[in-house]
Amino acid sequence: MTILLNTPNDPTGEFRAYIPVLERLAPGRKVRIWPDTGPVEEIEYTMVWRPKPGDLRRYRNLKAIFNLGAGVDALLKDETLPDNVPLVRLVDESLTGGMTEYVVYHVLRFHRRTPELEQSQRRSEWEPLLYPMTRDRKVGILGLGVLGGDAARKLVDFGFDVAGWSRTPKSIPGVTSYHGQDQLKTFLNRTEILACLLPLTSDTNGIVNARFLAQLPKGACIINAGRGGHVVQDDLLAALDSGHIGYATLDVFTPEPLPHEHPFWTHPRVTVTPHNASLTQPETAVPVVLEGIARLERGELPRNVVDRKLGY
Ligand code: NDP
Ligand code: OXD
Repeated sequence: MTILLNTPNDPTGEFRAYIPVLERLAPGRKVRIWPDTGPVEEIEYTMVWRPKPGDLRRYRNLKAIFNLGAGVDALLKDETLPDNVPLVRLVDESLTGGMTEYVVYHVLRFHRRTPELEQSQRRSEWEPLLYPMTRDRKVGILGLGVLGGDAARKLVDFGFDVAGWSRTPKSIPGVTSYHGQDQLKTFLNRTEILACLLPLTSDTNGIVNARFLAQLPKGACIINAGRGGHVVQDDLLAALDSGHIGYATLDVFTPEPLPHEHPFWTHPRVTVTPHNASLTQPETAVPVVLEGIARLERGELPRNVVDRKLGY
């Protein structure tokens, strides 16, 4: 009945903060912290964020792997990942709420032309800029899942003209749904501010490339909080430099951390954030994991088990 917290890379102490919450909310469970695993056959559940490749196959009595994030792309790269136990991605209110804050904040920033106002200020120029009503501003969300769906709903509340693109059609009040490769061009052609909240899979890798960017209207702004692998960085730089893309806000990169000499850091029309669009908070994530464990112990599957064939 042991739970292993398996988060080898924790420079900010984000994951150490799980221990007191686990001790409080799961008092009857034995909790181990990697690398102090104790006898590996006692580990039945593991909470992971970027575990060492090859490590998870050591726990032969594992009943579930709970990822402490929504994206499982890094985990699925490990060919030794046990394939006989459910892999569960995190869906919880702090991760969803944090991402919606990020997307809404950066959409509003572009909508209200804040980067241009900041540039005017640096020149000491009093330059009131016009902006349309939200109902005349077309926002597009790539990926209308848990995170994209929530951000889309909140943007509708602001009155934006919101559309989303996903693999299968969606029905979200006020949001125009596009799906599949055939409808991508129509979706892009109408999108002035685009936010990417796709998972990184073999189908979505490099999706934001020169051809994709050319289908956005001139001056469109981009927010990428999905994964760095979605964006072909040189294609985005070329589109920014030609003026076809107005501004970009980027939270995720390949590789991370973004190398010190990378041109995104100093580009006048790029905002870089260090993969912290949204954070997993133990107070909300631990109850979700414990509910998953309770379901397994009742003979049910946890919610949000990853479809390994789809890759998300
Ligand atoms: P979900 O699985 O709930 O949603 C994924 C969405 O992407 C679904 O709408 C899905 O379509 C769509 N999708 C997947 N593949 C394709 C495809 N080939 N073509 C079109 N649409 C596709 O994931 P979440 O919303 O929970 O998370 C999304 C991603 O956000 C994570 O995988 C992670 O990479 C990133 N993330 C980043 C964070 C950060 O701090 N920067 C924090 C948390 C997550 P359908 O619904 O039809 O299946
Ligand atoms: C996630 C992330 O996938 O934080 O949850 O990137």
